[in-house]
Amino acid sequence: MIFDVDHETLPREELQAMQLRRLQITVERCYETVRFYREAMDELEIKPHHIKTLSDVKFLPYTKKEQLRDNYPFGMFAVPPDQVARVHASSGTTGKPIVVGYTRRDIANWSHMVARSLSAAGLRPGDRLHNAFGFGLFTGGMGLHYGAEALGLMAIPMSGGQTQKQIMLLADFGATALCCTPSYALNIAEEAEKLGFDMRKLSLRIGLFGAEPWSEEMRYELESRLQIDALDIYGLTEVMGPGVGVECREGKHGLHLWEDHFLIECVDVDTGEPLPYGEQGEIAITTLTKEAFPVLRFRTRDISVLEQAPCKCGRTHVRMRRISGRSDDMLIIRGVNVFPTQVEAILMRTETLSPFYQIEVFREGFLDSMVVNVEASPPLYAKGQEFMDRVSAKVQKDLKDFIGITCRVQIHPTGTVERSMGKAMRVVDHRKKAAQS
Ligand code: DLL
Repeated sequence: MIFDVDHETLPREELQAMQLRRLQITVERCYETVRFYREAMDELEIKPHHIKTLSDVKFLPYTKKEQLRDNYPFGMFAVPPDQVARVHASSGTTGKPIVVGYTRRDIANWSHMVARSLSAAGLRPGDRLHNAFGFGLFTGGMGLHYGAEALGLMAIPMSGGQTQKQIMLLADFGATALCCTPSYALNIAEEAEKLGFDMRKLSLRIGLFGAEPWSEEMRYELESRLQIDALDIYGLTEVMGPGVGVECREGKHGLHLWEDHFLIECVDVDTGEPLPYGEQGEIAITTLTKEAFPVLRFRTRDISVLEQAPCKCGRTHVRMRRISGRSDDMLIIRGVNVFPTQVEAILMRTETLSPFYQIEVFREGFLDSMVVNVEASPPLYAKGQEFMDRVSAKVQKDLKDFIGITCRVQIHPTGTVERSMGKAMRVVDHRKKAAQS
């Protein structure tokens, strides 16, 4: 059963005709109401009436994170404040956040897209969704909450943290689905094991994980530890929040992005040139229905590949492969580009290691060096230092063979790598700290 079958399975020509109409309205709205867009378009000598086909999107200016931040707090809003029903903000760690607004219709559309996403992931009215995404300015908690209600689920707004209580409530409320970041799901699973609690005996059958990059290997880990189907949900504050796209349960290969509400491009990270389907690049998103906070060609910094091949679920919307990483998290180690998810994949293939890790990057002289800190599984730790040295040498070799980077792998006792409650901090870059001091 498809939740919004009329839209989710629209033939591509009809979908594109709808996108064009909505794009024209959005461009007009941006030009007329947001000073930033008017100036950016005037500078490129492009007017709303120049947009005659979908590919004319390439004439529009890109929008970057810094530009949104420069207009803090409400400078990018396209409606007066009395029409703004809610605000959220991005989780920037330094300086001012990016603040986004929603009209009542934006909130209704968002809830609808999350409901669609939950349904595509296999949830049905009657399911109970334990929501361990953070509630507050972060979009995760409330975004999934209202989507769950719109689909007719029992919403359990637990928020993040209090891990032992999460486990108790997961059991007592009989949750059939869990949503949170993949790293927090792993933390919950570990805590449950420590308490001698068998998560596989719960009623859980589906996990919806997102808000941070994760690997296919992490999927297997979560599926086997929690005895669930683990699916990927994507979104970002600047564009809406969670529910921009989701993996369907039938396919489990790439996320359907809801193209009736978003125009999706994949562009060259350096030149900004649009790339054809199948090529890896940065995802850029133009909103097609947002009223309060429309964005034109927002450069997400998320690296992925768009796929055109039809999906067996029958949905016609474009698919995006799981995000390999963010362009600003990409490490360049002695000339080799590497994403933390690639390191994660190798670590998780090594059975004797626990799936908790953090990468440190240093500058030694003129060269960058990388240390991978990972935990031993308790049986490995019990085998002693010599054995662990052999495992670390083997992982170092695998990282060299599969990714091409030379790095040091340090194996630590169980429980020493920081556990995540939300988005895990996978990289500590000492070069940035050195540059700032
Ligand atoms: O993380 C919204 C969200 C909440 C998505 C809950 C999914 C579930 P931000 O805090 O603005 O919003 O962070 C957005 O997180 O640009 C990606 O880099 C990353 N991200 C989000 N979902 C995924 C995913 C939310 N499924 C940023 N896979 C995005 C990989 C993801 N990265």
